[in-house]
Parts: sequence; structure tokens; C-alpha cells
Amino acid sequence: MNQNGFNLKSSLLKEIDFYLVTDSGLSKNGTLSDVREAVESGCKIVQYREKDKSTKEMVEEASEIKRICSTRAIFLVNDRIDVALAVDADGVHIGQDDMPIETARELLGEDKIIGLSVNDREEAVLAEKLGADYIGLGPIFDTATKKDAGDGIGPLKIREVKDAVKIPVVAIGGINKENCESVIQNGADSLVAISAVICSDDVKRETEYFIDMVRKNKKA
Ligand code: 3NM
Repeated sequence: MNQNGFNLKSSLLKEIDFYLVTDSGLSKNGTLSDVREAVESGCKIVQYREKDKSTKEMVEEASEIKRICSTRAIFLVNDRIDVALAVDADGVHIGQDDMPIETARELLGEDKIIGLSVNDREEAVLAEKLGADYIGLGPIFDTATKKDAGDGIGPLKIREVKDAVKIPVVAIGGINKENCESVIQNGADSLVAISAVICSDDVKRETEYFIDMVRKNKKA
């Protein structure tokens, strides 16, 4: 996944439909089961987001997730560049208050993927300038999953951001089956729906639903 540099990276990212982010605190069936089911359903990108485990546990779990993703899905680690390096993940996803993206790039090298969370057009333009490979834009709707996410910006803001950058825009925050079409119709390349997928009994079914919905609405 990572030896062919930027062009492959950006073309892979453009093919992403549904993006899985893990959360062991919310998961009904466990993080490894969520990853397995989502990847088997065709999910092409997985972000390991873990706030409650020790570094040792994280390295062990990340290493297993990498094995599950293998050549089937891009595997990123949220925030923890040390964990990403330890297991040779495909990259990281970082927030505005995490390590500066320039430092993350120095540590990870040019061929790894770095995604950055942004809240508006200004942050998105800066993220692209600083070398982010994609942006996570959110929260689109109010969400209880991330306590400090702030108020939803609304789907119309997606178009504004999409028109300002060339890198893929992944929408996140409060996205569910009822509101997801508006997210893609307003220009998002991909979406994350954490609770809507991993709190369900059937992660496979929910993943397939979101993948189909994104594909249909991108074609429309
Ligand atoms: N980041 P759910 S919102 C992890 O706005 C995360 O950057 C956000 O969870 C951001 O799909 C969020 O359950 C939580 O609402 C998304």
C-alpha cells in the first residue's frame, strides 16, 4: 500500500466510500470484530481510534488490525504516531490539537497517509497547504460520540470546503441512515458513521448500506 508514493495514495483515497473509525467504548461486538466485518463488507479504509487502552494493548491490537486490513483496506491510527510507526500502519489521522502535521510528516515520511480533522474552509485550505492527504470535516451534525466536537456545521458547509481544496473530503459527526444522503449530495467524497455502525447488531449490514448509498449518490 505504501511503496508507490503520492499518486497511488491519492487515487486510493478517492475510491473510498465508507470509512470505518473504531471506538471500543461504543462497540457492541468489539473493535477487532468491527474491523473484520467492515473490511469483509468492502470498507476500504479503517482508522484505529482508541482512547482507553494502554500503549502495549494498542500496539497489539493495531498489529492485528493491520493483519486484517492487509492489502484490502488502508489502515490508519488516530493521533498515536508512535503506535502507527510501531506497526508500520499506512498512516495516521490527527486533530488540530495533536502533533503538528509538519512534524508528523517528518516522522512518518512522504509515502504515508496523513489525514487532518478540520472544522471549516479556512482550516481545510491550511491542511492542504501543509500536506494533508485528506481532511476529515466535522462535526456535520451534532454528535454524542465526541464530547468536545462542538455543534454540527450542517451539510451545506461541505460544498464550501469541497470547492476550496483538491484533496478528498471525508465527512464525520452525527451521520446516520436518515441524513447520510445529504452528506454525499453536498460533495463529500466519503463519510464516517461511528455509532450508526458499531452500535448495531450487524456491522456488515450497516457497512454495506453506507457503501451502497455513497456509490449511488456519487453516480447520481
Ligand atoms: N470526530 P458518530 S465527530 C471522532 O468532528 C469524531 O472531528 C469528529 O461519531 C469531528 O458518527 C466524531 O457516532 C465522532 O457521530 C463521530
